[in-house]
Formats: sequence, structure tokens, C-alpha cells
Amino acid sequence: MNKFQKVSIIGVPMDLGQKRRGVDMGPSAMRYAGLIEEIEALGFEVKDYGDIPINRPATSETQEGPLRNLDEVVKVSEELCKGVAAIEAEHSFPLILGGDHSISIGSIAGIRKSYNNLGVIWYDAHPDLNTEETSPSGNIHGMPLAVNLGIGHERLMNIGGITPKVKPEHIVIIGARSIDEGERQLIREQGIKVYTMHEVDRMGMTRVIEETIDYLSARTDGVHLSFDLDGIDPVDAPGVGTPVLGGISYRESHLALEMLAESELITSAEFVEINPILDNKNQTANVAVALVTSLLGKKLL
Ligand code: 4U7
Ligand code: MN
Ligand code: MN
Ligand code: MN
Repeated sequence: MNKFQKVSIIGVPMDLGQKRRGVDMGPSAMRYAGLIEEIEALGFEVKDYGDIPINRPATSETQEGPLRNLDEVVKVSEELCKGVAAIEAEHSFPLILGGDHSISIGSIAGIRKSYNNLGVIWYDAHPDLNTEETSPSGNIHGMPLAVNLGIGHERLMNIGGITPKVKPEHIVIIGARSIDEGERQLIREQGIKVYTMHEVDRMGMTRVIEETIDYLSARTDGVHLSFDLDGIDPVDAPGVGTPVLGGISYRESHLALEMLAESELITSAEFVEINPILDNKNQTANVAVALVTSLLGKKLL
């Protein structure tokens, strides 16, 4: 990661992409876990832009329907897109703190302005490839990867102007183990590379990451890491809204991010879906901070 001397942080305390409260506290939980001090200790200059303001409607006024809270998600995404594009312009490494995973619509919209062939690593128990038609929940946090591919609601896809943001052959999903029927079809149709838990078990994380690095470095000019904490097993990361058994361990995740750091492939990252209310003494935020330091090149010796 020594391509970057500066890391710029932006928090997005948004919980409107799903129904459970609490994920809006993710940015504070990560700051409380020592995020900034840890990054500074690695020798980076850190700039914290604070949190994007979210206008949370009273629960009785939240929008229902196949795209819950669409208006507010669009507004926040536009703000985030601007904020991230400004960080990019400073040649600083953008580190975005969620919030639920719907924030990746705005973050990728901002990052995409700097890369014509943006790669994305989607580290998650879920592929987040639903649309308004296929979503079993109406929750936008289950749709952001589809939106970034140019499949979904116009208002979400048009954020930042360019659509699609990413090509299907520039995406690698790692850790998937809860895949809806519509998502399965989309993965097949679009030929998206997925290392489900089956491949992670069978090949081991070392080979999964080696292949991911080879695959993406050959075809992209920048790679965004979208890290959903529910990619990790709930034993190691209990503070998430949609936990799924049988996930990636804390150790394997460390290894993955250390290998990515060595490769210098990653040019931006987000850590999402931490829900401190469901957590055990801030364990999940502590895990996330430790993983950020691995990604930024922290070594044991
Ligand atoms: B997350 C789900 F149906 N697929 O669309 C949906 F299982 O950002 C879950 O990965 C989505 O945490 C999870 O609602 C979104 C469901
Ligand atoms: Mn997700
Ligand atoms: Mn998930
Ligand atoms: Mn989730």
C-alpha cells in the first residue's frame, strides 16, 4: 500500500438500506476501536472527514415497498459520491465506513470517476445482486452490486453520472454462502467470478487470493475492496444484521488482506454492516480495525 501516503476517512452512518437499527453506529464503533490511531501508527497521514449527515425519517414515515427508503438512499449516495471523488482528487486512499452495504452505490460512483476499468472485490456472505424484482426483502443493501453492474433502479444507477460503474469480468466475490435464486441467475448470465465458501474451503484462502490478484491485475486499473463484515463467520464477527453460519475465519481474513497489501492492488476500501447493538463488546469493530491495518500493510515483524 506504499503507493499512498495519505488515508482519508469518511463515515456513512446509514441504516436505511435495511430494516434493523444499529448499523448507523458502525463508523463510531470503528473510530472508538482506535481506527485513526492505528492507521497513523503505520506512518500514514490520516484525514477524517467525519460523517455524512443522514436525515432519518421517523419510523412511521420510512418508505416501504420494493425499494425501501429509496429517496433518502439516493440523497446520501449522491453526497457520498461527491465526498469520495474529492478524496480521490487529493491522491489519498479513500476508506469509507458503513453503514449498511447500500453505501457502496455512492462510494463506487465516486471512485469510478478515477478509474476506467475499476475492479471490485466483494467480500461478503451475500452477493448483493438483487433487483427490485428479485429481492425477497425490498432492502437496498441486498442490491448494490447489481446497481454497480448497471442492473437496477435508474435513480440508483445514475448516481455519479456514469453507468454501468463496473464490468462483470472485473468483479470477484469471496465468501458467498447465502445466494438468492435471482442472484444465482445473474451470476451465471454475467459470468461473474465467485469464490463461494465451497471454493474457500477447498482451495484455501491463499490460492483464492492469489487467483484473485492475477485475475484483477490483468484487467483493471484500480481495485475497490468492499468488505461486508458478515463475510466473516459470526463466531468472529457477531455484530452484523444478517449473520450466516459457516463463514471465513478471522485468521483467513487477515491472511487475505495481508496478501492484498503485499500485492498493492487495492486502491480504495469500505468496511460495512457492523451493528454495535448486536455486537459483543465491540468485537466486530475491533476485528474491522485489525483488518484495516492488515490491508494497509501492518506486519508482525
Ligand atoms: B448484505 C438478502 F434475502 N439477499 O436481498 C436480501 F437474504 O449487504 C440479504 O450483504 C441481503 O448484508 C444482505 O435481502 C445484504 C436476503
Ligand atoms: Mn453486503
Ligand atoms: Mn452480507
Ligand atoms: Mn448484512
